[in-house]
Amino acid sequence: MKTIFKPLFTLATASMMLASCGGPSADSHSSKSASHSGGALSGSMAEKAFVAPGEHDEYYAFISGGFSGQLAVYGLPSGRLFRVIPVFSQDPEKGYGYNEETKPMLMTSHGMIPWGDSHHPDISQTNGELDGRWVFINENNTPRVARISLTSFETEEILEIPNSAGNHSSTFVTENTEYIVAGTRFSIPIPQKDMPISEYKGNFKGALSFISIDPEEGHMDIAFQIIMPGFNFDLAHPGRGKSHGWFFFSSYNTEESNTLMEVNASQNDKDFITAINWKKIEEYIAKGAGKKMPANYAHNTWNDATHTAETVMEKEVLVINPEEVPGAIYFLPTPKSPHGCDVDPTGEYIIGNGKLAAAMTVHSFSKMIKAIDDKAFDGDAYGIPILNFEAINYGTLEQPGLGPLHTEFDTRGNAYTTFFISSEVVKWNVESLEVLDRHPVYYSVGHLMIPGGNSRKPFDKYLVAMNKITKDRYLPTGPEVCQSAQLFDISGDKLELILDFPTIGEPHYAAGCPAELLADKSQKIFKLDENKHPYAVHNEAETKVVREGNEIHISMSMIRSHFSPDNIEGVRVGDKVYFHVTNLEQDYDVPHGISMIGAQTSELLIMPGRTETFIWEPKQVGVWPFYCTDFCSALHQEMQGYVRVSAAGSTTPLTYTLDDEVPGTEEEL
Ligand code: K7E
Ligand code: CUA
Repeated sequence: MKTIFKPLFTLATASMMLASCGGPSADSHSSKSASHSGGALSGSMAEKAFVAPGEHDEYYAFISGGFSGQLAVYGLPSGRLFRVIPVFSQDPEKGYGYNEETKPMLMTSHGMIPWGDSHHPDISQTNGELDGRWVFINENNTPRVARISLTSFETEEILEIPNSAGNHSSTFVTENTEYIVAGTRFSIPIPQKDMPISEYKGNFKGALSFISIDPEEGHMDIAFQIIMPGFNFDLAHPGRGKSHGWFFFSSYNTEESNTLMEVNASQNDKDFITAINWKKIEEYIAKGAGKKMPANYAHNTWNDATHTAETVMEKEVLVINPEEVPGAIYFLPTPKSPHGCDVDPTGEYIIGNGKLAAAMTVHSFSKMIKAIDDKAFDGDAYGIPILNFEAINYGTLEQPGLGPLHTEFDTRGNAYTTFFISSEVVKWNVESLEVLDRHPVYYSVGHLMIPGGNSRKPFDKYLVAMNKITKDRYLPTGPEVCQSAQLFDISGDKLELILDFPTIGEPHYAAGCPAELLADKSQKIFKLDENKHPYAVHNEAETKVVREGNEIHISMSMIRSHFSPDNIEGVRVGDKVYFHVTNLEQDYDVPHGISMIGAQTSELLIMPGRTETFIWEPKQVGVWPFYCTDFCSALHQEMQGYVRVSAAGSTTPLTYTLDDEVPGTEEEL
């Protein structure tokens, strides 16, 4: 019997050794920020955001990466970054979009797209409250939506949206996660065709897509698309409580201009919030409304059993013209080029954040229903009734600030609105329409987030403002300055700024939830005996190397602290070598990595129980090493192997060994 050396040290030992190298600890961070601002006040601020070493945060925050295409996970109140979840962009840190298993996740009708622009995450809900099953996020540039598991913190599904361009008013879940939506920012010819841009008006259309979510598995499908007039649909929020069953979309460019938009799309005093009664549309569809239109869009799904994603090209989509669904779609006139369109926790108030308006507009859902019953219309646009402004308007908040963008709510009847131009967050009471407090932000704030903000039950202890410009807030790092989040304590009457922390990419929206919703169910390993990857190995005896013409398939395993096999000979220049690598570990927090010199891809970082594949096409003869990229044990540096590459046509036999034996021919440990 052969003995395979077992490491004496474990990961814990190794990481202790590394920690002593002396990075900044949480202690030194907090004392530094306190001494920077000085005084007792900053001391108490620091205390509020301070999470002692080894302690856990109270909340998770999922902050979109904007032009990074990803979703970052932070803790609140510490602002500590835990993880970047790759969604729409390749991530060489984790091998996402580089390994053969996840490449299909980035497939679209335009081919494989390695990057995306992610904006609005939203957590799934049951009965109007966060249920912590999934977080959804949209992609703007190549219209897509994604579903991410809040158990594995991995992207499980990406669905492309046809007939859309600039998928911005997305994702935003309904009360029971019946739907997420995808409203197009750019109107386009539907179907696409070659036509003069000057003929935009009346000919370009804007699609609002409703994506159904399977209540058990979460699978996404486009239930229907409403083909709307050629406006720019900007943001959206669902109704809730009494307004459950409705969805509200803000729009600008009701002028339908197509050039110098900053002027030409800012002419009308009022644009529209579109109110859509999706329950009524479901009834129409049940009676046969809508027609199937040919389309071509990618539907990418992760398979938990095979640890592999698959792309299906969908070929049709159900489209609905507004005239087919009378009584289901209305326009709410709203000053002026509204950006955010936000619904309060009761579902009664619909807030229009008119970017160019002097006032915040608060519409009343009850008044809207009455106006519909009373037919209080001011004409129509393309056959869609325009409700009378006075008949639906609850009131306006005059001169609250400059350039309102987004509003979130607490449970005490208050709204918090960001003002981009005047760089502030303003707290106001929705019913009394009074400003209660305001606080500067540094600088030019976009979205803000209160955990559970898009639900009936916000957790109104913290508010995160996400700022576009940071300038002097941090040490300079060349021309590119990070974007920044600022954390406020909103539990008292006044907004209290307690922490600045830098963010990844450009955070647009974020979603947050209490830690206890997710922490206990977080996945720790993938069970090896449930791994159905076609090239998975479940022990070292199963590892092997097989030649099929010019292709070589290596079924390799990794465990502390060796690969099996670790020496391979008989590979030739011109071969295409597949490394299918399984991490045999079944302990929490023991990934291994693998990298191969000359491989034109990223390393792989493989979690316990998982199989991943990369391709290596050796161009030069020689003996080439591969190694583990993640410091997995005290003997991590010993975790390596060699591949001998002979000339094309060489007769060197294909062999593979571990400790000079063929794996599986000896009894395994
Ligand atoms: Cu205001 Cu994309 Cu939600 Cu950014 S959007 S700020
Ligand atoms: Cu395995 Cu380092």
